[in-house]
Amino acid sequence: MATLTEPKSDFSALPEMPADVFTAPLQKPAHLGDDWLEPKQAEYGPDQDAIWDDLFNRQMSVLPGRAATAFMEGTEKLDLGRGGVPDFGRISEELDKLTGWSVVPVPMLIPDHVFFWHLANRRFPAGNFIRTRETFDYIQEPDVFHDVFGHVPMLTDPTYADYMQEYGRAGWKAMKYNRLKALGALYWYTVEFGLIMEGDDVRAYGAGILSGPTEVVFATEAKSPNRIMLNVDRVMRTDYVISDLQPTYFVIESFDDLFRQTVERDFDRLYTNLPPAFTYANSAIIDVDYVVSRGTQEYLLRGGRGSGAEAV
Ligand code: HBI
Ligand code: FE
Repeated sequence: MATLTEPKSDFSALPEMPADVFTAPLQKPAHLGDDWLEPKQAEYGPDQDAIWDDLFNRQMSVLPGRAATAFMEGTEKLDLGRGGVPDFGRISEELDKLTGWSVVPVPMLIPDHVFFWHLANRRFPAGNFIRTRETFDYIQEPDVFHDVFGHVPMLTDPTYADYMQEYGRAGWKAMKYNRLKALGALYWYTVEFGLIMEGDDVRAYGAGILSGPTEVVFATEAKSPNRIMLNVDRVMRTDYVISDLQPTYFVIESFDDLFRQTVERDFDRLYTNLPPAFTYANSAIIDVDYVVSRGTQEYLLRGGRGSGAEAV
């Protein structure tokens, strides 16, 4: 059966996915090759550079004391606040010296196997467009601010950088077992919405938290959400929604711990034993959880996004 063949461990060439492997039906713009990379980064006008600067300054007013130290140091190492949308060539040069990663422009969401292939080769695909003033506070598609401000600073951390590459390498296997939802949950609760212990504090390292103003405070300080120590198996069985603040955040001890939990898990066994449709509700606390703080869920019980509920 095609879906259970060992995925290639040679990541030098873009893999062909067997016809029975599901991937989102995305229409490739005609000017792009099979790697989905834009020939060059977009040129941004003064209004767009000003949008970057305003977003940057707004985040920097809430992040100190709430964002992971590695993230704050990353923004400085890459000088992301020098003004205007950063040049991918310049930050790639800096990143290359630090961890061997680069940032490459893509037009939009790209197919899963292509996304994984870039990560497996230490290339981070970043959106080539920036949100408008109308969509300043909240967008669902990843733009250059979410991708470069949210994700790229963490790639200056050597252990985190290795974790992202391992995630890319793990992607094809998940696709071939048709368990991408499970691996996607790991990405969601670490790379996008992860928290880390620093002393007695929880700090945010997930890009989805760090690139917006509300969730930074909600994730680290509010009484609504649950905060649970990360367990890779448990997280991969957990549902997630992309349209509102999270009912639950998962907390890591260190990036070393995250890396080890991921590379040591035998994903073949996990996928073989994982029923295809089973998930824990994203607000559930289960018996094996090591709970850092049990949330009230007040925000979501009052209606969540659009209801006027306060993010407390
Ligand atoms: N494409 N541009 C882009 N950015 C992503 O974060 C992304 C993607 N394609 C697929 C994808 N993410 C998912 O496969 C993973 O997040 C699971
Ligand atoms: Fe993201």
